[in-house]
Amino acid sequence: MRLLLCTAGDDAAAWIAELRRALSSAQVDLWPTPEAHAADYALVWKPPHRLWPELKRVKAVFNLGAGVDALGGAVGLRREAKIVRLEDAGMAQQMAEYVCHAVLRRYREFDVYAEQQQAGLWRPRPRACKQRFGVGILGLGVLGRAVASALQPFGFPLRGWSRSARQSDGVTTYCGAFELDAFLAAADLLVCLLPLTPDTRGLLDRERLSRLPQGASVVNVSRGAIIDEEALLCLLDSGHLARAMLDVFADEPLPPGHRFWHHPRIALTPHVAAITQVEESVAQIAEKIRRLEAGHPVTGIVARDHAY
Ligand code: NDP
Ligand code: OXD
Repeated sequence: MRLLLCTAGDDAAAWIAELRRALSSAQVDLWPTPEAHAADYALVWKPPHRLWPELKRVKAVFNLGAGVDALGGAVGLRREAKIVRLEDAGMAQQMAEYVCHAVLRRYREFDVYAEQQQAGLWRPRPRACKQRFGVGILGLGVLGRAVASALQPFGFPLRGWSRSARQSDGVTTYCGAFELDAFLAAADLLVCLLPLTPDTRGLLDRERLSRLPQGASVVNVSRGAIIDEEALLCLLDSGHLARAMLDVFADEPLPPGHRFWHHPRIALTPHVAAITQVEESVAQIAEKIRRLEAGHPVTGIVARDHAY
């Protein structure tokens, strides 16, 4: 069996070592190589689009991340090839940690206390009412559901929005465009865990962000281009939104001089909410390759018409 690795990162050696350990009989090639046409399976992260037509006999392409937006629809990839994304693979717990931090930070007003510390102020604030701190999770997929479960013990009213109707214990669920406004109106803290697709690009525009309650906060941990960043800044400046915690940006790395860097009510991190874990990812991919070779179905297949 021949595997092809094409990664934009500087971590090719780690992936190759782990692949050789997990699938010892496989030959692993690193792209670019004239051997790309012979690959049975490709493992890719942010590949250049000229890769696709080279994969003449590939059976499946494994995306080395949960989000497949960087595949650009894989135009030119043979129709028979499956596209498979990572499902959790060590990311769900990291995402839960990040979002729980963001929610508690906002609910317990730790940013306000940090400002008060800078000003030398000893000023206790009253306990905020939990029932009036609704947390809305956009996207109830693998990561959205993990986040909801991790938040449950804290007792915030939890709501989730997805494309198809979903049931999730302890979460009031909404689905489709028709229910989005009602969902937003109840989200005192909005967590974005949607994939970036043609349907979700720019979804959180000025009008939709304005539907959040006065004083709401936004946490974006999926993809920057889902939010209209200028509208987010305007609504923070006008005071309609209180704070934002952002891990992802339309343009990454976030350009020097971007207003987000020094905005007093934005906390940001450099796309680290959930970092791909080589060992767990390879274990998941190796198991899926074994299943595919044995003619069994696998989960995590990207529906090309939905782009996620
Ligand atoms: P999933 O595919 O498991 O879940 C996606 C969810 O979004 C599903 O509930 C889906 O609905 C919903 N959804 C998709 N399109 C729409 C739409 N048009 N309208 C309403 N709901 C929609 O993805 P994951 O949970 O695994 O990952 C989510 C995203 O997180 C990734 O795509 C990636 O962009 C991001 N990510 C960010 C990381 C970081 O470090 N910042 C790390 C890892 C991932 P339905 O349930 O009906 O299918
Ligand atoms: C992913 C990511 O999609 O790291 O996995 O953003």
